[in-house]
Amino acid sequence: MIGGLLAVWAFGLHGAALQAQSAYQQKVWRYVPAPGQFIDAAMLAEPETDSAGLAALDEAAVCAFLTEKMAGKSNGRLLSLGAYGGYVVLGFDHRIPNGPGLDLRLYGNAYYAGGHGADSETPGGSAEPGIVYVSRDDNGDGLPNDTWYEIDGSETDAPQTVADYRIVYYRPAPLDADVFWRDNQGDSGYIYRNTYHTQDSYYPWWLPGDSLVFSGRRLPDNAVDEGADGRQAWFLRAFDYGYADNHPNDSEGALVDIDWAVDADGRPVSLDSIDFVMIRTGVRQNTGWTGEVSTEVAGVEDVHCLSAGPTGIEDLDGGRTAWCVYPNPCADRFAVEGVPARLRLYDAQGHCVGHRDISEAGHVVWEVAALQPGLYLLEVRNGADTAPVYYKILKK
Ligand SMILES: [Ca+2]
Ligand SMILES: [Ca+2]
Ligand SMILES: [Ca+2]
Repeated sequence: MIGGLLAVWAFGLHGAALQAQSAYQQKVWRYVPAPGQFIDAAMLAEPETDSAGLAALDEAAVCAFLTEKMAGKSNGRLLSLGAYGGYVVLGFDHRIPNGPGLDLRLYGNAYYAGGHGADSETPGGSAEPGIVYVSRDDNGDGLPNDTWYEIDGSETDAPQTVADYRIVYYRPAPLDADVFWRDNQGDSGYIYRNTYHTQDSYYPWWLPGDSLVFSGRRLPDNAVDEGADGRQAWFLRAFDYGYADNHPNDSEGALVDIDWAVDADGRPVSLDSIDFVMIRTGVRQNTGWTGEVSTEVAGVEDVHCLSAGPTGIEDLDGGRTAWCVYPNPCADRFAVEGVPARLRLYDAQGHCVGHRDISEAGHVVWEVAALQPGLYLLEVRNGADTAPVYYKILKK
C-alpha cells in the first residue's frame, strides 16, 4: 500500500523531486576515470550496445546509465576509477547528517589475505585506497558545484604522500596502445596493457580532449611484491583509516566520519551535513602483471538512514525506505525526512507526547531536550487509510 503511494508521491526536498528515502546513492553526477585495465565498455553500457552506440557515448550518457544501475544499491555496479586521479561523484535523495560517530560506509572490493585481517599487524591483501571528499550544496542549486572537503585519512601526512600531485594522461593513438603519462614530479611512464584485458582501449575514450589532467593528494605506494624466484606475488596493504576500497565492506575500516573533513589548508571544518561524495584513486603505482592500483566503488551508504543495513538501531519500518530518522539515539533533537506524513511520538507507557507533520518540505526537526531519557515510539502515517509504521527512538 505504502509502496504504491510512494510511487506516485513525488515531493520536493533540497530542490530535487524525490520519491523515497534511500540509504544509498541515487545519482552518479560525474564519472571521470583515469586510464586502466578495467576501463571497458562492458562497465558503461548494455551488453547489446553496438560499436556505433559506444562511439556515441558521452559522459552524460554514461552517468545516466550508471545512475540507473547504481541508484539505491551497494551492489549495482562495481565502478573502476582507473589509475591515480580518476573519480566519481555521487548524490543522494536526502541530505546526509553528520551524526554521532561514523557516517558513511564506502563499498568497494577490498579484501584481507589470510592472516592479514583487521586485528593483525599488517592488514591488507587487496586494498586500493581512494581518497574521499564531501561537499554540501551551499549555493542551493542542487548541483555538486560547491566546495569539496577532503576526508583526512591516516596517510595525509605520511612521508611518501605528495600533497600537490598533478598528472596528465595522453589519449593513445591508436586507442589500443599503452597510455603515456607525465607528472609534476619529473616522472613519466605508461599504463600498460596486459594479456588479461584485451578491450579496445584502456583510455576513457568517451571523454573529450587529447589528455586528462588530475590533481590532488597522492598517497604512498601500498603494494609490495612478496614473490621470489622471479614470480610476482603482490600484497596490497590497507592504510589505517579514512579511504575507500581499503578495508572490506563489512569492516569498520570501510566507514568514515564527516567530522574528519578538512579544508584546502588541512584545517578541520565543521559540517553538520553533506549532499555529495567524491572518491578518487589515491595511489599511483604499477603492480607488474596485476596492473595499476585502481580504486573500485560500488556505492556509498548513509549509515544513519534507517533504511540502511545494521546500525544497531531497530527499524520497525519493515524494510520500507519511506523515511529517514536521525540521529538515533538522540539527545536534544531528531529529524525525520521523507514523504509527507503525520508523526506522533509515544512514551513507553503509550502516552502521546507530541505530534508533528512532514509537509511538502519533506523534513521536520523535533526538539526533545525536555523529554525524559528513555525509549519512545515514533508513529508515522502517510495517509488517513494507511497503516502506520513505527520507529523506536532512544532519547539519551
Ligand atoms: Ca559523524
Ligand atoms: Ca579494488
Ligand atoms: Ca551546489
